[in-house]
Amino acid sequence: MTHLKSLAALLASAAFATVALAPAALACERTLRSSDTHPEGYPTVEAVQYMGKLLEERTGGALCIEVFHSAQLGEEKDTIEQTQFGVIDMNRVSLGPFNNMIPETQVPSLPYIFRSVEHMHHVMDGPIGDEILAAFADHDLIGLAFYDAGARSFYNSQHPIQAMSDLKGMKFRVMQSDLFVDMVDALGANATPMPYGEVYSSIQTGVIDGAENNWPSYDSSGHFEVARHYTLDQHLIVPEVLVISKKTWDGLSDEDRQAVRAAAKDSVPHMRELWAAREAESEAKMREAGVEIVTGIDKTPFIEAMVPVYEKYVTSDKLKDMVTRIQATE
Ligand code: GTR
Repeated sequence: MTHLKSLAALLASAAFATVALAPAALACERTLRSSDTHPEGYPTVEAVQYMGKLLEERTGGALCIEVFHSAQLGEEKDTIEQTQFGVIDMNRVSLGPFNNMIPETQVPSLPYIFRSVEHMHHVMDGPIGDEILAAFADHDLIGLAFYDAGARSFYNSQHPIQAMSDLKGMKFRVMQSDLFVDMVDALGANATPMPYGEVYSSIQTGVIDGAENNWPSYDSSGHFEVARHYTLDQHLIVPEVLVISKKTWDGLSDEDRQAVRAAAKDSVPHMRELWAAREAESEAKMREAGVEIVTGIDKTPFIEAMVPVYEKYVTSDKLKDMVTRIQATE
């Protein structure tokens, strides 16, 4: 009995402590749980938190967002499934892990499809971007917005990559997407798809030689500590996407849905500013950390090697048309 009493007292004080620590959360009628693999302070995490603030203000506290950063809810592929089931409300992920499921997402994931980040913005901010967002609806998800992820380049623990031939026989981790496996194979290297969270130890123990990513991820993941050679080949400019579960969406009023869509769109310019600043900051940090950076390589052989990859993936009329329209976009 005494034991039960003290347990009740303990629970009561724990509940009190939670209330005292989180008064803001109490103001919200409904808090949407959003997943992100990146740590607190990373631009994607901050952008969704910013969206949450807009949503809370605009709905008078009816809707809020809590970002579960640092892969607290799991690795991207698993959290995508949970978002489809409605266990997780929202998810900020790369388009890469959607490639095998949603063919439209393969188009902006094609190597060297975008000439620059500006070109990517022009495409994704227009009708093609809307078509890709709409394609999520057949997979129990609603696509809300695209975020920046800069350009991805190869890094490894072995030696500097000055030319495509230096990649020969090396083992690189890629996101869980067949397209990226074929991309690496076409460059003469071997691809190992694996979750982001396993990359650091896999490089450290020599299971793989390296991986590929943008400056902020190379920095925040600590991969630069174990893979000291970074070559700016910039093979991918693949955007991030913000999605909400169709189950969650179906339970919202029309008004709330509009508020969610608008807040997501309105977080994009803010995200782009955060991204640009973070990209420059991470690059400077990597240089300071003594990473060996190879710049100015001839990308032509890399681009030419992608022809069979395009032939394998751009097969339907719909995707062919998208690629043609992207190439025609300024
Ligand atoms: C990052 C991206 C993450 C994740 C990661 C990866 O650039 O922001 O969402 O996809 O790359 O390589 O798995």
